Amino acid sequence: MKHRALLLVDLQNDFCAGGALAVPEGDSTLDVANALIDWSKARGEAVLASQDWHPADHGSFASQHGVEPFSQGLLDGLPQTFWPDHCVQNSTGAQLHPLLNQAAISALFHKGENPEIDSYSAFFDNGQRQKTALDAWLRTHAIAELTVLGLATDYCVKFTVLDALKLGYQVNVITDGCRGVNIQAGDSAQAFMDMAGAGATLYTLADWLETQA
Ligand code: VGL
Ligand code: ZN
Repeated sequence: MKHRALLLVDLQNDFCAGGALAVPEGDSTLDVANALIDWSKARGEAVLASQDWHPADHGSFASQHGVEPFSQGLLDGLPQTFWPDHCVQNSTGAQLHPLLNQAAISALFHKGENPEIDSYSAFFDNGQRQKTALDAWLRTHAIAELTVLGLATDYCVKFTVLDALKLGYQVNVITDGCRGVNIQAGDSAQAFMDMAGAGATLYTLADWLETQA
């Protein structure tokens, strides 16, 4: 039997209203997430979450380089957007949003702990140097299909979905359960096209509930 899991990407305070790296309308993903959590639980499907989890001196922080947040540079040889300090380990900003039904989450995967490299994907760091425990967890539980939503569309959702496809998972993306940073207007729309082009199937929550009944 092949199983499916719901993967909630970085639904953390710092990416929501009032957070250090607030994504426009980030909070509007929470109702969609909670609806899908209920739907998944009712079918006995696992609910997983990733959490951006940086040391206070993480190299992706603009503050570490004396540059402006959202400027571009290099981190250990890789192109890097420098971010406001965000999702510092054990801070309130790093916690999952209080409106998320967290009791339903069976496993949580941290990423971005190595100060030398950023990690947008919940599977690998940006240099594909190190892997999180997510792929092994999914294989242990015979999960072959993932339904993904979260923050931010143009960074962590996109790279999580692209890696999942490369690793051979079937991937569904719930578009209204995602919001993007959009440093450039259209980045999120482009990210959805990149995910679909790589083989992901895009659904709105309403489409999902209608087609999966
Ligand atoms: C993210 C920028 C920096 C994300 C994480 O979760 O999309 N974006 N760190
Ligand atoms: Zn981060």
